[in-house]
Amino acid sequence: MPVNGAAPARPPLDRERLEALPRWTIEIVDAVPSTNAYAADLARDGAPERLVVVAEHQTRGRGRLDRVWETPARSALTLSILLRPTIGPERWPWLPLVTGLAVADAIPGGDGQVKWPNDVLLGDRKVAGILVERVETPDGPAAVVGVGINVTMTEDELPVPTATSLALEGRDLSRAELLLGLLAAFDDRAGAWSDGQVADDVVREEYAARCATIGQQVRVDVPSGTPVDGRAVDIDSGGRLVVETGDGTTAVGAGDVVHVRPAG
Ligand code: BT5
Repeated sequence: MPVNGAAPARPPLDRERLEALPRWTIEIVDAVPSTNAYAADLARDGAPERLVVVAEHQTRGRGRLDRVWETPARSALTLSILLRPTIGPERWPWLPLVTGLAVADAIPGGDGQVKWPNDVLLGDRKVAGILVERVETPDGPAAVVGVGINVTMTEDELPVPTATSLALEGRDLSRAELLLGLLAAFDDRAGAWSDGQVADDVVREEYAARCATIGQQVRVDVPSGTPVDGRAVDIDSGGRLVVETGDGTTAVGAGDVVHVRPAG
């Protein structure tokens, strides 16, 4: 990390190296409000799958439920992968979970953990967020897989105290190296899963094993109303979080999880 408050070095992405990558089309943009929104527009205009949009500066990044994803210019990897999945609708909920595993794989150190449903943590702080959106296009449904990874953000730049960055956790690598590792991990994970070589249940087991949420006392804010309080115990066969409450067991398909404290 820089000393005396000096700004960290933030070179541009290594365009030549990234654009030479076989089997992916990488489009680097200087500034865009949201790579997901931009990739969705390209999808509606007929862009093929395996297009990756990467922004040097995402100026109005999106989280779930209209929340904002904030990253200063060149301090983060902000990207969207365009896919045109042929999987059935019942398998779509796995896509953010498969992506979370790929992001955890790509983080050096091997200690990245997933937090259900769309965060990646180092320790108990969020280093990456995932936003998968389904876009209807004239050529059928497309998936825009958005990933934001905090790379060189300093403590002062973190938008919330629960965030962290790779640099703050002592992981030094360029955004291009991180992106290459992420795309390789994504190909490994998502390729085998989407063509059926890896069953949902295998993803379920791998996700549960890597999931910081399991075993925690949680509060889940669900879109439809009353929060679910209890102990997170598993991921079910539909990718939902299974929570043991005082009234039995309930499976939650969407929501925001607060890890209250480790279950004793
Ligand atoms: C997410 O939403 O975590 C999904 C974030 C996805 C961002 C990527 S970047 C590329 C692509 N294009 C986009 O427009 N988006 C995707 P959610 O679970 O709703 O979390 C949002 C919350 O995380 C915010 O309300 C803040 O509390 C917090 N947050 C915002 N910026 C953050 C950051 N850089 N690091 C960690 N936490 C952050």
